[in-house]
Amino acid sequence: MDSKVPLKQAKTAAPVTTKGLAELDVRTGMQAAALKQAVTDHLRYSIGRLQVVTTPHDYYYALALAVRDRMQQRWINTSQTYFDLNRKIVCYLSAEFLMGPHLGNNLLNLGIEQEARTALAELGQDLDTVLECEEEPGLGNGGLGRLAACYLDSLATLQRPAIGYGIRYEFGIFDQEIHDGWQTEITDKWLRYGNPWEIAKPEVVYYVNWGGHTEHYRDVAGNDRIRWVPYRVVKGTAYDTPIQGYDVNNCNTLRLWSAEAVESFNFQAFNIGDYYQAVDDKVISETVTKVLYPNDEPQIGKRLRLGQQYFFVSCSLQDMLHILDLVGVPIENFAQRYAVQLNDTHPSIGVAELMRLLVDERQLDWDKAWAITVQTFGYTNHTLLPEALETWPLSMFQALLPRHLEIIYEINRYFLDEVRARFPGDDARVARMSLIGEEGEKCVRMAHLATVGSHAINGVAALHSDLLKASVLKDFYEMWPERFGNKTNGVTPRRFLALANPGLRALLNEALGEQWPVDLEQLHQLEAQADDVAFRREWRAVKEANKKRLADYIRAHTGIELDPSWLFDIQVKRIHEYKRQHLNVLHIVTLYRRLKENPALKIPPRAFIFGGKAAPGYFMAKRIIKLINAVAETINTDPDVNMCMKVAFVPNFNVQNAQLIYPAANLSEQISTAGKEASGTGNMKFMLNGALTIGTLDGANVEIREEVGAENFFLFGLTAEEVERIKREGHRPADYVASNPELRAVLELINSGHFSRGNAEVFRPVVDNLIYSDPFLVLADYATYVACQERVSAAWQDKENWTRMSILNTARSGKFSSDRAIREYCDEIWNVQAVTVKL
Ligand code: F58
Repeated sequence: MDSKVPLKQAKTAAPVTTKGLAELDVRTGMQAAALKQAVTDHLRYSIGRLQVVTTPHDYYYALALAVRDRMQQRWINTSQTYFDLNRKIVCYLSAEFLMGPHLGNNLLNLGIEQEARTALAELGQDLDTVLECEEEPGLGNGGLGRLAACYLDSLATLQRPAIGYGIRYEFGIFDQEIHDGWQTEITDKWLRYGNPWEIAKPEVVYYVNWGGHTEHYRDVAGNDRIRWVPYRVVKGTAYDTPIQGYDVNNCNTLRLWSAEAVESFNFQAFNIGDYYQAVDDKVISETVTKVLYPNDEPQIGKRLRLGQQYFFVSCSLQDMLHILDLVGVPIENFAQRYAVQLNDTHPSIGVAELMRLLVDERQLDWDKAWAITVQTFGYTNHTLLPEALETWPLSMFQALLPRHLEIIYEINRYFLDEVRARFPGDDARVARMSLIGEEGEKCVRMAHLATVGSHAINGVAALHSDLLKASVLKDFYEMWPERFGNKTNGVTPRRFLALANPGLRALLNEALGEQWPVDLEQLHQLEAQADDVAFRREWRAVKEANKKRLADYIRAHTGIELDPSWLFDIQVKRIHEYKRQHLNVLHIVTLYRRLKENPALKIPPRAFIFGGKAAPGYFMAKRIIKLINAVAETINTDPDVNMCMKVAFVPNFNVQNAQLIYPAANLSEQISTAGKEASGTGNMKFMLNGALTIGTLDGANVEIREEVGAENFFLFGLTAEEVERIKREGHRPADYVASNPELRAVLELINSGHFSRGNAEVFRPVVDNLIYSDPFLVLADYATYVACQERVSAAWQDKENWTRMSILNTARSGKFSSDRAIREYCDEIWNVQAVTVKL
């Protein structure tokens, strides 16, 4: 070593110079130059890849880290400000958060998209290519999980203190591939290459009990108390993701819990038996947050699912109590500091868990604890389908959560006394309302627990909230009418318009200025432009470009060529019989037959586009996917028809490709059986992007039609009331077949093997189900649907008027912003105010 270089020199730090400031800028600077330097630094210091082998994914990761750095100060200041001001916080409990890719959205909300584009360009990279590298966190099934994500975006943008609490599934919703027309499921290894957005908080851990039994004891004051002696304890660790508001400094937190075994191996002390026991324990504990359950899977025996629900709810409630302790707020004030929303029944075990924490762990008396619990919770219902209302077999519940079962019995005892006092002698009502179902195998009714434990209960669209009060929660409504309300869903215009549709964003900015993303009612000002020929031309150009973008994507992923000048008729959503993708197929086959029978027939050319996943165990839904692909193959290759109709199934519908799909639609298919779709939110995303809707009077379609005007909406089908009446009187699907020769011919063609290379077995289950049972009244709505589609085709031929209607759809979509919905929740249920965060 050169003795002239004193070893100590490195330690005596040079005084901070301007160089130090420049380094600081690399973490926080919003200019392109600072971002460029930040990306270069992260490539070197965080990723450590040699320049020659850097891939677009490396650039994605480096840019993501640079963007997270820029949120860091906002994030810390936000938490600090909320604590300092002691403000009430919304805790949104949801088993699912379907966030979608973060990078593009964070760039948008921070207002640095252009800077990032320039920075990457100077490094020889294209921002769009880099954005495509993000593996989206698919921690949700569909509408319910995506709604939670939209609500987090609005809460941050509206500067409301909020934490999203959920589960950090190691495997999210499966990736869908289509092989020979069939869906195959591929495990979603979203964490494979790391997750630059989250920060693990190994110091934020809680312990969650499992199984075992309870026992009585006397506390020091001589009171009789109960303690839970668990069989197993699982550790939950917090992983935090920043949720940056749009054009504000507020940066809220999504806190997801990951399960681990409590004891890591004790390598000194083990003998062989202990060793295997320890490994076993680790595996069992970590299983808890391994995988997201797909919807529509039979819930029977899903012990692990109850475990997941309890695990994340317990961690979250313990976290809330811990934070109160930290800031020195007495536990009696819990409900003044937290508004806890139950996103469906999945977190409703929280009602019993908060009681346990307050009574058993914090020694509050029962009545006080119950008052706090009811004041704290709100419950949002998302479905009326009886098969989707959660119940747990008593035996299973008892084995996993023995103390909670006792608490539920106690809640039920008080509650049923109240019911008897209000409705003396009405034993049937008591049995209907009980938290414990007694018909068949005894079970815990989670919707009843959520309802009894909440001061506010809401549905997600006006019709749905009304049906809730008239059907599944009727008895509860009669008891506490003041607790029931409606909060029609909304979607974030930042992700689903500004980010997804940059062409339309530019046009709107030009026409309206730049405030519409945070004040969506401003879109109304577009109405005046609907009659302006030049504006309509620009509007069409944007739509056409979006259709080309989608056509390119579909060609790349399916090989199917679509012509962007055709009508793009799109149905994307989970595949379910009540959503009636097969009704759409019946219309397609009807057109196909008409064209084959009558070669002179002229129909305006249409591309029928589908997308959506079926639950892996949902037989009928998977057949429907196969049917769509089979019909697609036949039609797309038949020169008699493929000059005016084509069919495409977009594989692996997710948030990322949804952002290409919604902006490209001319027609939005919202054709569920009336009374079955609680709200729908895809319907809103399409409308926002200027699609016209063909739909039934179901969910939020009713309000969409009210807003846009009946003349700008293609309505068909039975009403919810008519559906109920027909079901009551007995639906005879065969009558519709007998009286409609065209329908019969369509069903026969499908059944004949015409679309399945002569194999007449493949679609028999679908056709038989329609003819002999038709639980969702597909055949009852067929004729009016086909007729309505004829009105669509006629309207499409008048380009100018169609464009006018398209503009009016966007112009009148302001109500469906998630900002409106979140304001209503904050004002009417949560009582949570805005807090300004300074930098
Ligand atoms: C959906 N529910 C509703 N559930 O179907 C839809 O109408 C509504 O717009 C949306 O919620 C938001 O309110 C839904 O997506 C699920 O995916 C559950 C996940 C867990 C298992 C049971 C289904």
